Amino acid sequence: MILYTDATTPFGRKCVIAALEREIPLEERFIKLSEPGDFLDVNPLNQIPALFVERGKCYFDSDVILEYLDTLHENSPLIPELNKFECKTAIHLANGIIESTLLRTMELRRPECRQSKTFVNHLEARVMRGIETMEKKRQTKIGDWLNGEEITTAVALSYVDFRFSTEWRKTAPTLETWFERVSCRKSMELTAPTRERPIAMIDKIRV
Ligand SMILES: N[C@@H](CCC(=O)N[C@@H](CS)C(=O)NCC(=O)O)C(=O)O
Repeated sequence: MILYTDATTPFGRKCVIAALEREIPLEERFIKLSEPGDFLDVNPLNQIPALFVERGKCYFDSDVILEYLDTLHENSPLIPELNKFECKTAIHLANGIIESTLLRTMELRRPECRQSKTFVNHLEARVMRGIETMEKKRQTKIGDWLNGEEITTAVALSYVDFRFSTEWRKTAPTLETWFERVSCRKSMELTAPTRERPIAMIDKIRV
């Protein structure tokens, strides 16, 4: 099974952390979307992450991949049946924070005269409201098994740190404590967006 991804994509990172946390064997393959080649057969949208399972069986969208990974292990599910809709909504909130941070980064890479300050403000306000909502629901404790909601939340906060700002900590102390704890996990450390290479042999790593 090959996961097409790259070093910095937060949506790809979600999937790699999930595979590491559940010890699901996976080959990570970094891809340049500007030179997709045969990758377009895996994901015609030319987006990462995308999972190649076997010829004719490719899954994309990080949430679909998480659900698929749940069919490959017998430990605590990434998407638990109990409170499933709360879990999926929290994942969607974290996805929205990631997407807004990504769009903000892309907007700020345009020539300055073409950038929309209104759009950037709108995205930044959405990120901050999202984090505020996470803060209200978070407890500092982390369990033995990170679920999909915890993984996506941690990846979103790390991505905000990486591309936008670390200021959110000033108004989200519970989330900050929780995030510091989650960030010490091997799965988080190994997938930092500053890495240069794919992880070799995911199934051999004990988190
Ligand atoms: N909803 C998708 C979003 C995937 C996505 O936006 N990936 C970005 C990288 S983080 C990408 O491929 N961007 C290139 C593009 O959209 O052209 C998911 O959760 O997997």
